[in-house]
Formats: sequence, C-alpha cells, structure tokens
Amino acid sequence: MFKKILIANRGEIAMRIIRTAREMGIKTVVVYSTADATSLPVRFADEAVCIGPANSKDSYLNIPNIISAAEITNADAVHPGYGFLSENANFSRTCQKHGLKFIGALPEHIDKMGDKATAKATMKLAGVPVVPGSEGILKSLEEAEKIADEMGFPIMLKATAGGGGKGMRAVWKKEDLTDAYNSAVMEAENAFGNGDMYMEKLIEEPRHIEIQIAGDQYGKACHLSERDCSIQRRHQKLVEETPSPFMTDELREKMGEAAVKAAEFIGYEGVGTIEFLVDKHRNFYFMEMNTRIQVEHPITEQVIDYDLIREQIKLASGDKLSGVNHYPKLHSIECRINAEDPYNNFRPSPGKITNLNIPGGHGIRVDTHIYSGYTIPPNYDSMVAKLIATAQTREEAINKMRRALDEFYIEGVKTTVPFHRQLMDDPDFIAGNYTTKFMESFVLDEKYKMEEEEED
Ligand code: MV4
Repeated sequence: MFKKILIANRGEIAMRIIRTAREMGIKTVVVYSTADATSLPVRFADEAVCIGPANSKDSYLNIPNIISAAEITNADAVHPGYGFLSENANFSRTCQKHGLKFIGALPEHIDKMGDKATAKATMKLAGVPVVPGSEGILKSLEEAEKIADEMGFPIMLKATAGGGGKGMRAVWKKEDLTDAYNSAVMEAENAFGNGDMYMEKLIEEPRHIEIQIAGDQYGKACHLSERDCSIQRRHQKLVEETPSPFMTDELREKMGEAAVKAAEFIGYEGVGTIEFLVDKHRNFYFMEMNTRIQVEHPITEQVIDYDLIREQIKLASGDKLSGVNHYPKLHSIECRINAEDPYNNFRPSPGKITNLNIPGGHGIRVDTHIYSGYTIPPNYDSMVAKLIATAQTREEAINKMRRALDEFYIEGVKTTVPFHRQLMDDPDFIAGNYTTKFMESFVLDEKYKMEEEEED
C-alpha cells in the first residue's frame, strides 16, 4: 500500500482525499498556489508544497512543478481529484515515468475516452447502445448532408475533441446545416485545435443518467448504480440524486450491465463513470465516459455505504474487486453550493466569508473546504460546498434538504443556497418530473432571496 499520496488538487476534493488517506494511515502532501496558502487542505495535509502563483496554468496545471513536489516529498502516488489534470493523459504518463502511481485512469484509457468519436466506436464494439449517427468522423459537409438526409432532422453535430457540451450544435432544419457545420468546425478548431466532427440523431428532452463503475487490474469490473444529473445550467451540474426518479429495476439492470460490459471491454482500471442519454421511452444511449472521480460521487457513497476514494486507492495499489454490483439502499440528493449570485445570472461572487453556519444532523453531509473568515479566491471554480441529504425515501431526503438549506448561512458572499431552497419547493422537481431542459424554464423567485436578505 502507498506510504504517501500527493494530492494534485485543491478545495473540497483535496479535503475529501486527505480524510480517507488519513483513515488508511497514508501520509498526504498537498500542492497549493499562492492564492490557497490559507486553505483548509494546506492545514490538514501532513505536508504542503507551494507550486506557483494563483493562475492555474502556472500552478495546478503545472506538471513539472507537481512532479518536483512529489519527488522532494518522496510521495509514491499522485491523486489528481477531478478537473485540472485528472483526465490529462500526459500527466498520467509522466507520473508513470517518474515511478509515481497515478490514482486515476491509465493514459491509454484517458486518450481513448477523451476522443468522443473513438469512445463511441469503442462502446459500439462492446455492444453498448449508442445514438444512431455517422460512422466516426464526418469527412465533409457533403457527407454530413447525406447522413442527415438519411436519418432525418433534428440532428446533433459534436466535436470529437469536445465534451461536456462544448463544440456541439443541434440542427433542426436542412437549410441550417451548412452554417452550423462550418461554425462548429471553426469553434472546435479554436477551442481544441481539432475541428473533427461527428453526427448523431438528436435525442429530444433527454435525461442525463450516469452509472458509477469500478475496474481492477485483473479485468474485473462492477457497477455501483446510477446518478441522475439532469438538472444542469449551461452544462454545469447543479443537483444530482440517486436513485434516479426515472429509473426502474429493469432499466437499472440493463444500464448497469452495459456499463460493466464497457469497462471490461477496454480493461478499465480504477473508478469511472459512464454517462448515458435516456429518452422518454427509457431507451438509453452511451454519451461519454469520465475517467476520473466525479464531484457528485458522495450520493453514491451514501446510498451504498461505500468509500469511493478508498476504493480508488485500493484498486490503484492492486487490490482485486469482489465483482458484486451495488444497489441503492437509501435515497440521496446533492446540492452544489456555488459562490454565485442566482439573482444576477449566477455570476461569480468571490470574497471573504464573514459568518458561516454549516448544517448537520442525521442524514446530512457537507463536503467543503470553507470556514468562517476564509476568502474565496476568484481564480477557480465557484463551488464552495456540496450539501448531501440522505434518507429512506426521496420525500424524506427532500424534506431533510430543505431543513439543511434553511440552516446553511454563508455571509459575506452571494451563494446559490436560495436557488436550491426554491428548487426543493418546485412541483416538477418534487414529482421527479424533469429532464435536461428543466432549468430552461426555471424562474428564480425573489421570495427566497428576501428570506436570505432578512437573515443578513
Ligand atoms: C446530446 C443531446 C441530445 N441528442 N446528444 C450535452 C453535453 C454532452 N454530455 C452531450 N450532451 C448532449 N448530447 C444527442 N444525440 C443532448 C445533450 C445535452 C445534455 C446532455 C446531458 C445533460 C445536459 C445536456 C444539456 C444540453 C444538451
């Protein structure tokens, strides 16, 4: 087992990894930028190494400085968390070259799943349902027109180097295809240096339901059930829950089996997530595979009583999987609390937290790195806490979430707490009646802000 893990990340996920490593008797080193010198992970890790200035590209994305920090502290493994370098094949390879175990995916899997057309072709070979569309990359606009005519509109154009909603165009009518194709190629070339596009039938009003998987170094994989992540704004997840209110036992078996088949087909090592689009008839289609731990992993941990970071570390150290699949015994919902102003188009609201009350009580978990007096830097992602409510039933979990949100005071900055509080009163959310289109019609109600303002 590893003696010392270097955590190449910051914020709540760095705290999350420090906690499990400590429970396993593993020393931790955290790297930090000058903007994070007063952060909680720096305080709680066994060692901390400043690797550069606030700007991510000179610190958290600076591979030579991170590798140097691992060498001077004699770390034997590196945990990348999520975001930053967690799906950077070159970082995974560089760790390998320096004798550091990368507690993430193998470089070849990061590359293969990072190229979306290749990922899709691989899944098709594995027998996983994929959205009907082009066979790989479109060779020309003419080919795009031909395939679109054969399939019928609407269609979706996607950049193979994209993902997470980047470099994607929905096209509803034939006359719009040329402009959409040309602008999508241009955007993808500028954003990713790769303008290759593929085409799919557009799935209307889909749900985003993902399956957690784990694979060991001996070819075995298992699934740990689903997470419904359909409530998103501009491709940013806001709320996630498990079990999905749209799931049936039969659909869970079929999606779980497909996810395990995919993982075993590529010989996946580590924890990962297979994202599916699910249409209103409960047909499911491969969307993307994430080769990292995800922000929303805690809701899975809560309902199957499992530590996924511990699993990551054990699998990276060569442990075998028992191979059994895991099913939800409870219901868990996560609200991502961002330092953003929901009443001003969710614009970021960094700054000093002048007063803080963190909710608690039975069934409430808060994964966070903030503390009273902490200054939220403007340089990074705006998420400051994950509030997770778990109960026997969905109704009880929603009720618990309402109570916890009413206790959650973060003063000195604006946060999305009032937005989440309103969401927990929304009839469609309460009915579990939502798709990825939900936020397009959600109207913020100042009433919830008033409660916030009155408290201030
Ligand atoms: C789609 C789709 C409809 N049809 N593909 C969005 C980002 C990336 N995960 C793929 N995405 C989509 N792909 C086809 N063929 C709709 C989306 C989509 C979406 C998917 C999941 C969660 C939120 C979304 C928001 C907008 C579009």
